[in-house]
Amino acid sequence: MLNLVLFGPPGAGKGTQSAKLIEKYGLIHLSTGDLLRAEITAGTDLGQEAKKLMDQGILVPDSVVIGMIENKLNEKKGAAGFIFDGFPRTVAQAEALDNLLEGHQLSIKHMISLEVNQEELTQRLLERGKTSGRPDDQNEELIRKRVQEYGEKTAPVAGYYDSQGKFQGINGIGEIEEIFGQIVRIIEG
Ligand code: B4P
Repeated sequence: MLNLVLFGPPGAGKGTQSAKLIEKYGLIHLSTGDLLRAEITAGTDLGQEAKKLMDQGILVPDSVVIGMIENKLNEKKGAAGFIFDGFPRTVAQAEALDNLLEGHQLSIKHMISLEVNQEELTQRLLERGKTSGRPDDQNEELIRKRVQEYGEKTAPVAGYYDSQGKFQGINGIGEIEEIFGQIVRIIEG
């Protein structure tokens, strides 16, 4: 079973590469960003609380996203594998994910980190903001806040996986197909 974590700052291309990986390997996609946006669209209490934080570029509480992932893992027993996109974003989330997977006799095979500089991230997200309708993509200050949250709370997650020998960093700048090729080489080792 192939379980992957796709890691990187906002706009690094996690969602873009996830779509290609799902097509190639038939994995179940678990994106906490997408799950939260679905809650917002459905107008749930959770969605309303999450929206206040997401619109400011701040991470939502660990307990919320861990609960969402737990529900999905229970729903999708017997899958060919999972791709975790945008999760874990804190060390507490990474520890919780290991515990949840252990409960299903599963583990993470690779944590693949897409490395992209701040200038490129800002350009990509502002570009996406023109059509995505996502409030968090539409102003530079908010994007800076998201990248800052990443540096403070999420970047340490790389060390967590590195200590397990699972961290693999790749250059996330360049042609989408070329970046995908690098990911496939890691998976097929
Ligand atoms: P997410 O939805 O996870 O969004 P993201 O980081 O913006 O996107 P991603 O890296 O997937 O970028 P994409 O491929 O689309 O998070 C949104 C918010 O939700 C967070 O700020 C937080 O508040 C909350 N949240 C989510 N998960 C959480 C968690 N676990 N804990 C707490 N809070 C959480 O690429 C971006 C753009 O670049 C696209 O337009 C794409 O076309 C373009 N692009 C991709 N690859 C490219 C390439 N190689 N060259 C040029 N452009 C490229």
